[in-house]
Amino acid sequence: MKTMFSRNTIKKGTLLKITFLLVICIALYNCSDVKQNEEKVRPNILFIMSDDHAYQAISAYGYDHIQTPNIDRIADEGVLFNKGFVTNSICAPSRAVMLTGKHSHVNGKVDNIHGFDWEQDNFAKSLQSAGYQTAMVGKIHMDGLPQGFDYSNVLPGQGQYYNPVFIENGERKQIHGHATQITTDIALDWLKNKRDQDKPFLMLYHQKAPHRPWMPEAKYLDYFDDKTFTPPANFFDDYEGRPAAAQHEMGIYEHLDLAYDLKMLDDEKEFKTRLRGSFQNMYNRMDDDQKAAWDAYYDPIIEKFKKDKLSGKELALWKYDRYMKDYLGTIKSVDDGVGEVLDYLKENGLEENTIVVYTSDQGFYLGEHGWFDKRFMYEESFRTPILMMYPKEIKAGTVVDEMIQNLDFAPTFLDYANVEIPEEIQGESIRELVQGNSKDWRDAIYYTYYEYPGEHNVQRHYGVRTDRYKLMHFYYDSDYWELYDLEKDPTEMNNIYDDASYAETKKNMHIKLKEVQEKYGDNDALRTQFLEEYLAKRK
Ligand code: SGN
Ligand code: CA
Repeated sequence: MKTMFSRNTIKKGTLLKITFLLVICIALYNCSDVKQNEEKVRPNILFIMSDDHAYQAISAYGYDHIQTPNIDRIADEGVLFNKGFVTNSICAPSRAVMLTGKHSHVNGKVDNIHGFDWEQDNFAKSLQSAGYQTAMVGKIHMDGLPQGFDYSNVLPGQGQYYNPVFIENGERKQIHGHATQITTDIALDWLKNKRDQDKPFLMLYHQKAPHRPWMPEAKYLDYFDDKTFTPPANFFDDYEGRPAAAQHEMGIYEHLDLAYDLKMLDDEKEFKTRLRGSFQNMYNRMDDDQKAAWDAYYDPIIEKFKKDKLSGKELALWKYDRYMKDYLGTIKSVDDGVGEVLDYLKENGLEENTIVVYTSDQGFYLGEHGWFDKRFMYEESFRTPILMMYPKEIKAGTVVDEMIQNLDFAPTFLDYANVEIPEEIQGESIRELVQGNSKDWRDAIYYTYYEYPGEHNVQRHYGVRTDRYKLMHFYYDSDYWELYDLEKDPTEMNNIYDDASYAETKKNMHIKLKEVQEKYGDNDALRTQFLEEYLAKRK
């Protein structure tokens, strides 16, 4: 028995060792398996953005100016944000906010004039070091080689619509065709042929369209010809009680240029406008076929316009209609591109595991207050379209009414990718919000705008918005406040800052403003510094 026992003991000891080793082996094997699986399940991120795309020009938002079936698919299969906002309604600053997750006064790119410091952290860099493959395609509107991207193929500055130059990993090339389709082709080429299929990817697919001067692809020049666009009710705004709005230089009637914006490119004598030369240069880029298609469409319109000799209200309405036709024509191609890319994901089994976001660098006026362009903290340019899908986590047809900002993209992407969100990031992940958890979500958002004196003459201002109210302060060569009750006055026609019945609201909104400025670390000294730098750069 003793012997048996000891033999058994030895056996047991060996067995234990073997079992132990086996467990370790299995654990190690599983670990690498888990790691591989994790690698596979980490979501891809396709971040689609266009430039100056008003939510009023997306059918998912309930407007009927244009049907955008492909962009709408993202909301149908995912989530639509009814209250998506920017923090600073202008192009490059907005891009800097998205990349860094920090307000303009923190990331330093406060206007289109200041430079962007690529050395600072951005979410693409974080994803890249976490093993993502990263690509940036299309409009970036910032100098210097984009950092955080394994591949970049971008337009210089604003870029051109026809036969544009692209910079591929630092090398300039002119490409024949229309910028919107070319950008889509480059994005698809990277997805199909250039990326490493074993790694999760991040792609920024950023269109130049529908930026000014709105030049559609030939096939969409006449797309809206059977429609006449009627402007919104406040198109003939008199700006009473709103001096900054009154001094704008972005009126459809007063400031759209007949040649540059509205394509009345006749012999020099007839339409010798201020911006005629700039448009002539863009026209001259076209090849003979492109010019022929362009002229076949516009020549009869020019002839009729000359004959009709419109003025006053009639001219204003004609300009609005032409503006809308061209602006929306460029969006048709953007929507087509979204469709092509979504189809690629679907056909290649990538749909389930890819987060797709569609947004714009800011909103845009489609005639509200008589305007085109953006910059103001009024709703149409403060708001921006945001649609997102991720079938794995987001229920189809979700609608979110909480206020989110472009500040939130960086932390959201990092959150989904399971990458730590750096302390200094000022935005918040919307991952839980999208799933219905709005507990502790913010009740106020902060806005700043700096590009003044400058094009379109929109004064420097900042402000705070809650669900119902908005308080704004215009400063520098003016000093006054505006307050709006968005529930009673959604189109912001009635500045109630001096209305005694809103005294309490005014007091509370001032407190809110102080709170958000403290939270995000903004103050007068920073504003003065950015102003002085701006004035010095403009000299
Ligand atoms: C250009 C446009 C402006 C526009 C800015 C900024 N003028 O300067 O109308 O506001 O870009 O737009 S143009 O005569 O050159 O067309 S942004 O979206 O890039 O910030
Ligand atoms: Ca823009």
